[in-house]
Amino acid sequence: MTAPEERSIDSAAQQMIDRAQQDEIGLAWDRYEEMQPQCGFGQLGICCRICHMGPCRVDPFGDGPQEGICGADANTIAARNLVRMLAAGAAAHSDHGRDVALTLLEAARNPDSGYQIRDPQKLRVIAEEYGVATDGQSVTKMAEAVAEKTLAEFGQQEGELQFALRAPAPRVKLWREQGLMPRGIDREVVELMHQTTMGVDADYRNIMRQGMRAALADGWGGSMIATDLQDVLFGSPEPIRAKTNLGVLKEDHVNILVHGHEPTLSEMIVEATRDPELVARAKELGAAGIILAGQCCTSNELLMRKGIPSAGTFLHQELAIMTGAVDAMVVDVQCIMPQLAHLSERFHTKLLTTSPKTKMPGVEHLEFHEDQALEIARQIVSVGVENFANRDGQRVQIPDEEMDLVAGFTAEYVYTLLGGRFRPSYRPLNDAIMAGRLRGVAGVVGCENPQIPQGYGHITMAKELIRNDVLVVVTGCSALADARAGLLQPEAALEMAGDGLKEVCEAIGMPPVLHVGSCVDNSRILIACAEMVAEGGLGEDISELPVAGAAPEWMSEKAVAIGYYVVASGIYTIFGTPQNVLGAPELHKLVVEGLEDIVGASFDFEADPIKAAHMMIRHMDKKRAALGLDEMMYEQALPAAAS
Ligand code: NFS
Ligand code: SF4
Repeated sequence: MTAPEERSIDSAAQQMIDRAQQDEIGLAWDRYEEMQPQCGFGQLGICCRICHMGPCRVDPFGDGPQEGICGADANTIAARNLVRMLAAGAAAHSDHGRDVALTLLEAARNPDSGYQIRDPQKLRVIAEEYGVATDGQSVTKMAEAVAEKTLAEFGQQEGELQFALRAPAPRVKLWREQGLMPRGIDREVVELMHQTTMGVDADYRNIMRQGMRAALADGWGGSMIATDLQDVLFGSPEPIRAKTNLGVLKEDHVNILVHGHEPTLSEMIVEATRDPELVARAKELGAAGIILAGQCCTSNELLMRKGIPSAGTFLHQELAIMTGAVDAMVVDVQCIMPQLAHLSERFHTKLLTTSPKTKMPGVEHLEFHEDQALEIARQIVSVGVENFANRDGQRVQIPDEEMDLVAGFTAEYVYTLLGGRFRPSYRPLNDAIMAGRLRGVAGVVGCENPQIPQGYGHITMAKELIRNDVLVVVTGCSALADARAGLLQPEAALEMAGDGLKEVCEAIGMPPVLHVGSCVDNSRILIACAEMVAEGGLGEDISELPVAGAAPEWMSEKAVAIGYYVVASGIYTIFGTPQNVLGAPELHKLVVEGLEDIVGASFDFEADPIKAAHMMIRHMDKKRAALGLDEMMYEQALPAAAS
């Protein structure tokens, strides 16, 4: 069994891992160890279960079968497997986007829904993009029309997705020429499933092409719709102070955790925890009040809009229950470990599922419906409050650790931050890059994975990048990992930044690591890149910008979808652990090299976060040189930090 310090670099997490080891409770890390050795065929991507003649596998050493029973070779098999991951990831983000659009429709049509339009200005901008009449229109009429227009794009059969036209013109042209322009969101995912079923496409390049089209339908479609309509409904985030880590749970309070991805329910739970009757009941039971905290991307949503504290990331979900202080854990969709059902039984924690898409045997299901949102939220909070009475004080052990952070920098906010309210513009950012004070911008995003000590990849990489004058934007679990390490505290982080970056950040009043949201909010990074191109001086397309992306600790299918829409948008991206392509030499070569010729960017795989950071820096320097900027030569970079 590996020591807690090898499992997470966060000391609060280590305390809970230690507790689990003493109590002989298995966590994800233990199950990972029990799983060793993991199946090599699966890891290399060359196991096929697509039809019932199989399962088939290709022998990576060359002396066994080199093709499946149907004759599919390693490249075909691995490409199909990979893009089917991508399809599921794109479906998850996009179905989330659909639910937000349906909520907007509910808000527009049902005055009693409890939902409001919190950002009518953003609604108007989107309405204009979609050609919806805005003059003299009421907010609810506009909202209804925008909801209908966006919903129609899921089932759209022909044409192009409106938001994809937000990309720079040369990028749109390239997508059209390469057959990558997404038509309808559902259509691209369905077509990808069709194309990869038994006996259809045997050309790995063509499979990857449709994979990228489906990914773009996610990034510039489903995810972007989720982000933008959430801003319309719940308000566009602005920088806000909050706290994170397990110490946000309080021994003397009712603790309710919301875990998952969609803010439609959790926003209502925020309201319900403030309900005077429920607060009074909590006090009657001896609690000082009700604490609501988030986990995973639901946490990012609530953090950046409401300052609701975050109890952590993906690998913190079991650890939170290990505190013995969680009275209710409410989950919606995505990244929810089925093991929670068993773990919660060993404590008093009441686990509640709420989505018709996410149920667990033996777990109470309190189904959420948009039209009775607030009432259901109250019932959920009430379950947590009543369960406080069942808490065993002897078993409560909350690590005394909290960290301050600032979250909530959207593409629009950075716009006003840079230029001021009266002359919003990306000019200062572009100027800083052109002058070399800022070397470039990196997006560090994605999950956690027990294959890597929790937080090590994200935090080490972010520190190395800012030390080398790279502005870092973060989302998802990466953002929350950095937050735990204090990297989202503007003052502390500035101390770690290189002189150029420090100067720029101080002049603008912005931290060197910007929390830009949840995983669907990676769409905000696409928009920021499009804005940088539009501002001028850094080339005509996203692929010319000195920017790079990374997912150092990825695990989810959603990360594959994100990776491919980012690369297909022209941004070089590094994955910490390899995609499952190593058993398919030609596909592997396409992924790490050949995509460059098609979309102007490709992937790399690198497990060492410091090496990976320097690969990103080298890439930025190459782009700077191509732009004719007074390039900072890679040789002048600081030597890699001892880690
Ligand atoms: Ni993103 Fe968010 Fe975290 Fe990974 Fe899961 S919570 S949507 S998938 S694990 S970053
Ligand atoms: Fe085997 Fe081909 Fe069927 Fe895959 S599709 S399981 S390789 S026969």
